[in-house]
Amino acid sequence: MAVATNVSRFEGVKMAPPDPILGVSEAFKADTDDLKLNLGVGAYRTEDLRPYVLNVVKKAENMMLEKGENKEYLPIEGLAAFIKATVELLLGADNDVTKQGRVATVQGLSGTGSLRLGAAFIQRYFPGTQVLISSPTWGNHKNIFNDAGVPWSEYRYYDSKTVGLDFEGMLADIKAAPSGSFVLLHGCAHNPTGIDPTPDQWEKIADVIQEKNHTTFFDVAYQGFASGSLDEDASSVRLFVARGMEVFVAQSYSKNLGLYAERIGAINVVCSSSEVANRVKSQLKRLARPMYSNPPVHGAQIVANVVGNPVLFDEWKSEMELMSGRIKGVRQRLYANLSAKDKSGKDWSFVLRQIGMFSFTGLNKAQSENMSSKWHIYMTKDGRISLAGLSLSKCEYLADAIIDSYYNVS
Ligand code: KET
Repeated sequence: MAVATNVSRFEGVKMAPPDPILGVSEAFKADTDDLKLNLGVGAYRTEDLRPYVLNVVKKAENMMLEKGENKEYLPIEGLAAFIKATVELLLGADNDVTKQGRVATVQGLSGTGSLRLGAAFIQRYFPGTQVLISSPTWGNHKNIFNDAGVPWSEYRYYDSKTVGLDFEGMLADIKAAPSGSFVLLHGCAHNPTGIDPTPDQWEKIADVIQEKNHTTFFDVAYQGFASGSLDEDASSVRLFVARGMEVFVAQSYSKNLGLYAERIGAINVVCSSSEVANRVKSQLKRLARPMYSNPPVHGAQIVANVVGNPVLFDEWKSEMELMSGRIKGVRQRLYANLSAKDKSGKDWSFVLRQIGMFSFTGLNKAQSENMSSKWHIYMTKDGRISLAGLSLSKCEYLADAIIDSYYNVS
């Protein structure tokens, strides 16, 4: 029997909700008011709120053009020069684990794709084993593990009373989890809270993870954006690795090299021997092949050229400092404006203590909605604002909007 053409096969497909982060950019685009401000997505803007292509990226691209790079398929694991560069950036140039061949690295589709590949590996080799995720966390973590079929639960992280780390709660929850769980940690510049453990607290977190035979999965999406120093921001990962722990690390070059759309990153698995690392790598490749076959080349060549060239590498560090410095500047200004305008004596200094691209304002859903409906300021509904999308000249307007939303919306 012929099927009627006016009946869709997809009648049962429901409308998906907008993405909590990328959906904010769509709402921003649809707003026609001149005052509008997009503090939703974590993407760096210049002081005049334009996207920024790093000078080192332009230089690397010129070098690539001059060399006449081809567009052949990459191997499944990605570009060799990129893999060498990315591990060096993460673990340091002269680290023992790389020399011993103990790191399985596969180029990924930026941080998200690398997390997804790691999650697929966990699902395949440790089915049913849960991953512990911080509460709160980046909006996409739960989706990634859900879609990979990896169960997750949450550990306490943020204490709204102190606007700081709930360190005792965090340790207690990691301790209480079944032995051999996976623990997702933000390597630096925790998203969305902007609150990182201190070096001493990192040691204690490592102690508990070792005691419980858990395995750490680091998400490193902001290397260089927390402190301005690439090395300092990798210190959590390096500390765990120096203790001889096996770890997963997903890396992203979206933020620190501004390569958002190039989708360049990596999944690294630090293993106890080179023999294990070889096997792990072979399985990561086996997972990648039917998903997307092999990764894109352009971003990989940029990273390889920047990290592999001492002159460009130094220049990149200066540009990183410039970007993170600009964010620190708007932090200061926003704090000053909030403190000057708020006559209630509320302490806004948490804005200064938070690090990285974001500030977690403490605004609730209704208050965050007021920010966009009344003030045309777009932000995620968890109260996060991206300071990377803020300029000095807009700080005062933002402070007015925050104070209005905080005091006049319940
Ligand atoms: N980890 C974290 C913690 C993170 O904040 C992001 C992106 C990613 C990974 C992945 O980024 P990628 O471009 O796949 O390397 N966060 C910003 C953008 C987004 O949500 O996709 C954000 O939080 O605004």
